[in-house]
Amino acid sequence: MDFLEKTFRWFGPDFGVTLNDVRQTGATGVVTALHKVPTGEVWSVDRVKSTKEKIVEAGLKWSVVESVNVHEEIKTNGPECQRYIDNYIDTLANLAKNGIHTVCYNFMPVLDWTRTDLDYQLEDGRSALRYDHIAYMAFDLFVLRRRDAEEEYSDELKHKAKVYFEQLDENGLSKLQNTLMAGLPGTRDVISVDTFREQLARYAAIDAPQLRKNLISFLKQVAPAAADMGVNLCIHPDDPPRSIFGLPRVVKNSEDLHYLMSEVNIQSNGITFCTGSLGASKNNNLVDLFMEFGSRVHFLHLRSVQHQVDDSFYEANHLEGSAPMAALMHAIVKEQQRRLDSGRSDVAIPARPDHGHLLLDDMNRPNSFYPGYSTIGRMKGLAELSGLELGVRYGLGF
Ligand code: DNO
Repeated sequence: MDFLEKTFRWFGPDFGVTLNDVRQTGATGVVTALHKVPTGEVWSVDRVKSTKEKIVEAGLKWSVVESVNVHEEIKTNGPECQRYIDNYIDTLANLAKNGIHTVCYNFMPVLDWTRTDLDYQLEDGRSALRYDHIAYMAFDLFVLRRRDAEEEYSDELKHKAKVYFEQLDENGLSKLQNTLMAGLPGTRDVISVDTFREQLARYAAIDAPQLRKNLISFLKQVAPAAADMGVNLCIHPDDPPRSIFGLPRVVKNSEDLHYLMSEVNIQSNGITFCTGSLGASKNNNLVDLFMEFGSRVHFLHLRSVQHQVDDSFYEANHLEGSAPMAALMHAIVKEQQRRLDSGRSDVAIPARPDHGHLLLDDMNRPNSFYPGYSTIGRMKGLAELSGLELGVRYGLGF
């Protein structure tokens, strides 16, 4: 029946979720990566194969790689750029040899997704992830003391950030720092403020147009090679979709996506449609975006954020918050219909419930999970989204 392919992200055995747990959630596909291979190194056929075997033995499929990370040399177009692009293509080839054909990545400089609070208490005791723009600014202005920060914010917001900073105790400050300076997904690394400053310095001369150029020149080589191997690349939007710490961000909105899709106009150059990341900007209309770019979407991240004052947000239940999930699901199923009608084979778009609250029994082992990647919270999201899909399909007679 070509339903969406239900997937669940899995960071490996060290993060509180087993493959059998994944199976019990009702997902059929796994989303994972070789998290222990340093960014930029080629993933060997054998290492890919052994991870794949574990997944298959558990009765599941390795549906999507999230992510093959892009080395900073590529993002900055540094002297080693070409070598890392060649390695990237070799990794894609080794994935294709193992029958894995969907690869997610992002092009966010230095940091991946950014939050300020990993334990935001909801009324009934569940905990969610939150981005508080004032807390972020307090760190930028008073801990990092970034040179241009002062000019970037209004006096009113700076005042709020100062008040916020002054009421932080030592524990609160170190929590905020560790949260903002978190390393790559699937690791527990945290980078020091000094290392972060050095990494920021590499971007001093790279503005958004330059970063865009670097992304396009990466894609001009990698996407055609991927197409030859039958691999679909899908870029993950910036989270949050705005510049942070003065770093340029180029995958934030319709204009960015339009540029990316048209400059390298082949199907293997696609999108991870993350409703939570794109939806964190009040200026993004998620349904319009999906209608515009749906045919290039190879992977869906479904989650909803609740907008708050000052551009802050927290992660809401999957069917609540600010994302119009029912309207989105309607647009997604329509896209599936179109794909089927035009003879495309990729009707069962892989989708995962993105993030989840910490609730019920998972609260007894909060530190085992990668933040946002609990078992029960995500399973609840998967169940709700699956029900929504079923209802929408019934309504559309599909
Ligand atoms: C957060 C995720 C991101 C995403 C990468 C994709 O939960 O959506 O970390 O995996 O940015 O490369």
